[in-house]
Amino acid sequence: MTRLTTDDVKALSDRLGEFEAGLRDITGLGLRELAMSTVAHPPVCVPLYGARVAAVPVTSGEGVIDGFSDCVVAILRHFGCDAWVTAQPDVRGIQEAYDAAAEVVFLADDHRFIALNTGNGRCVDDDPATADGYVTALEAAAGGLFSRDVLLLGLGPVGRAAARRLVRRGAKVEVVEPDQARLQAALDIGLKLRPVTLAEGLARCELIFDATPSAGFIDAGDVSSSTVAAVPGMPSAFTAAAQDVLGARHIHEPLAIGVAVMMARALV
Ligand code: 2YG
Ligand code: MG
Repeated sequence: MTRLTTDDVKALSDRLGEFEAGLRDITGLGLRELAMSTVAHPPVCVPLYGARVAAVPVTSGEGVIDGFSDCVVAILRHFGCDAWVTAQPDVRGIQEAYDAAAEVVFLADDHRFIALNTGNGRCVDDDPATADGYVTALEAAAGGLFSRDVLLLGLGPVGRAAARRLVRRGAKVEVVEPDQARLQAALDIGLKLRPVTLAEGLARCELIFDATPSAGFIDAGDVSSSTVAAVPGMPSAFTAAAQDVLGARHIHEPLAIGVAVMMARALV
């Protein structure tokens, strides 16, 4: 799992509106609508506006990422939540959040990023939420995934969660995963995936889902005007030249879609 940098989160806090504009152009959905469409179909009214949400910095392991909790709060405020970063980190921060009647508490250590609903005790994990959000974005951008060829890169926690959702939506999933054990594990649980080489996958698939921590191995010559890439993987597999060709069809940012889906899911 990639550990975000201060630059990653600061860049997102600064260009959240720009990212959402591009997302809306390609999918017809803003962050709120995208999140809603992952929790229920047709969307139920989830009371995001005015919801009291606390982000608690966690100092364990490699410690606090400067700007991480601020970025989570920036995303939550972006769709109207009454969100704040607690003054204290760790357990004191969780206590502070409860004392201030937070409805939802966001916190992350080096291993997990979760949202806790203080009312019903629901705990939402970022990995499946991020997978859901990005598969939904790819589906909206492609006008449906049924019997479409989709190239899935990586079968880590987000990639595996995405594989299940892509198959469930009727996509024909081709997968590139160099780790044989991970590949076999996914096939053993009955996921209908077709292992391919990167070259074979790129030759056949216009729809690409990058859930890898590897950077810059897909270049401009590998993509076209009909390629759409959902890229929760940090950093992106696409070179700067490829990203220029794709423009907003390169759906990529470090936290916004994950946090939006986590929040909607925590409140449903
Ligand atoms: O509270 C803090 O500032 C730190 N304890 C946060 C540590 C987060 C580590 N995890 C990551 O950087 C990412 N895996 C978070 C999820 C990003 C993908 N959607
Ligand atoms: Mg990547």
